[in-house]
Amino acid sequence: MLLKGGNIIYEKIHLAADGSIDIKDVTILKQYLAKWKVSINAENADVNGDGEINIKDLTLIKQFIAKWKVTLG
Ligand SMILES: [Ca+2]
Repeated sequence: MLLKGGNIIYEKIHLAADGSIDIKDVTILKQYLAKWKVSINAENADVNGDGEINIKDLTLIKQFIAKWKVTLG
């Protein structure tokens, strides 16, 4: 499932809107969760689709970047 639809999933987990999924996405989500005034795509940030943006989503994104076989969205 992870790579199915490629760009769709890519878009879904992309938070920083600069064309890549990387540590910046983790950083901005960390900042968001710490209630910093950062701009994220809240819909995309809910990568596990449970309706909340929290540490679970952050963990999934970290695992994705680490190339774990995680299921997003
Ligand atoms: Ca979530």
